[in-house]
Amino acid sequence: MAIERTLAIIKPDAVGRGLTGEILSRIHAAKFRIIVIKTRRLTKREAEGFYAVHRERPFFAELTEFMSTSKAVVMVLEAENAIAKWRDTMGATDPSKAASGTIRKDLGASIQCNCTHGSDAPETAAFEIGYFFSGSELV
Ligand code: 3AN
Repeated sequence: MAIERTLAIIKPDAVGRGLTGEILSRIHAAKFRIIVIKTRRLTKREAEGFYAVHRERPFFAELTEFMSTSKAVVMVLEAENAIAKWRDTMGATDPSKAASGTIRKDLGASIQCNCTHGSDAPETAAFEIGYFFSGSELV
């Protein structure tokens, strides 16, 4: 299996509920390496650019509003098979359908306020990592 990198976000709902430490400890327990990490409040425009693939979806306005309401924690995770592994650690988008022991099942409040984001494919990971971090931050 190849070493991969993925973009992870602890979303504003989870940061606001004081869950950053809990989520970071799950990241460490799953043996991801955190390459770079920062706290950012996204502007509405940045959230719209980040979620541009969803612009036709009915929840786009609500999602980008929510993602720009307050601070998020944005990071790059590295591991073998990191993209799938982080999505497994997060669980399904809808917390009520997520497997037990996953972040979204244990901590998610709703399909929107589901605590975390993770890239869904290598091309998406490349775009999303580049959206938030420059080359010198990724060495
Ligand atoms: P995932 O984050 O699991 O890859 P996506 O890419 O389908 O899920 O959706 C991106 C984000 O949009 C989700 N994390 C969630 O916050 C939000 N979202 C997805 N589906 C809905 C929905 N039906 N209603 C409101 N928000 C949604």
